[in-house]
Amino acid sequence: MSAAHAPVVALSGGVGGAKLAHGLARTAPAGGLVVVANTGDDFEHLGLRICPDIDTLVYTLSDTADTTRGWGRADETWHFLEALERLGGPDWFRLGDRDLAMHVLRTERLRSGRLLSAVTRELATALGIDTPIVPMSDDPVRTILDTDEGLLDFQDYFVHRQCRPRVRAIEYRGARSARPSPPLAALLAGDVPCAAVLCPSNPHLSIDPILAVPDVRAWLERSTVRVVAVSPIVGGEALKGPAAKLLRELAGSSSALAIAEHYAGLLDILVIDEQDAHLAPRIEALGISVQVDDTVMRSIPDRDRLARRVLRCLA
Ligand code: FO1
Repeated sequence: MSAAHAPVVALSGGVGGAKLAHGLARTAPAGGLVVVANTGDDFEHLGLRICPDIDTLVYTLSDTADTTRGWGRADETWHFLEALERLGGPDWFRLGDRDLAMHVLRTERLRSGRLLSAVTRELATALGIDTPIVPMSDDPVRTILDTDEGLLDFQDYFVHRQCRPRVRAIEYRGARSARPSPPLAALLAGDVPCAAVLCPSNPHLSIDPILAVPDVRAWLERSTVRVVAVSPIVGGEALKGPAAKLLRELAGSSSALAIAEHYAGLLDILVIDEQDAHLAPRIEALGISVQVDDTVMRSIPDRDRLARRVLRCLA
């Protein structure tokens, strides 16, 4: 009897990750994909629980994401924020009027005792999303950055200080005692051969917090789990965000090879951009197979094409 088909498990955070997750959701067979979201960026703001990487996935997979800003919703208005600012409230973290509904409803349901994974499923379903979007944990994990401006919470570093401080170390506070969310735990407990995709997200800020949740890394290291990553670094730079800067500050260099080294021991395959084809031999010397493709996703068809390439790697 052929092994039951386990879904492909995609780990994602940020905009790049959401783009590939979107392509995978559009091209994978029904029930063939689960997306695990980073929650290390989550924080409390104005009494609301904000879950940026979950929301980027929910908006992207429901085709309601703002593609210019890279976060929040399209067709947004800012009356709440203007009124807040006039009252002397903090406007450094911009909450749009439509986006606010997501945070208010999530916060209210969490306060009533629901788990983040259950609330996320309800909200994603309300927006017509079939693909399960699963928080890495329902327990709090917070990315804290040790910088030359002191210890910074994630959003303080990322939004308030616009990633300018120099980072010396990163802590995923709470990860050691965090439990995988129930849907993720069910996947980790499965003994059917599986496949995992490390989406082109920031390795330090989006993927490593997920790997820090106990049992996740060990699951990916299983011989029965085939792991493919798409490099978020193209030509030494990130397409968006501080991934290249953090690699330089924490690993000494930024390249698709640095990505391979960062994930050494986990990867079976690394998909790199055509601009980095010359790095393939050095990546293969690490025991990682290399696929070279155009990995820059400028359109929905680009997302579908790259997703099909990734799924073919895993077939
Ligand atoms: N990022 C910004 O750079 N500026 C903002 O004002 C901002 C507001 C915001 C509101 C809701 C939300 O879900 C995300 C928001 N982000 C903002 C993005 C967020 O900080 C990052 O997307 C993640 O934390 C890193 O991927």
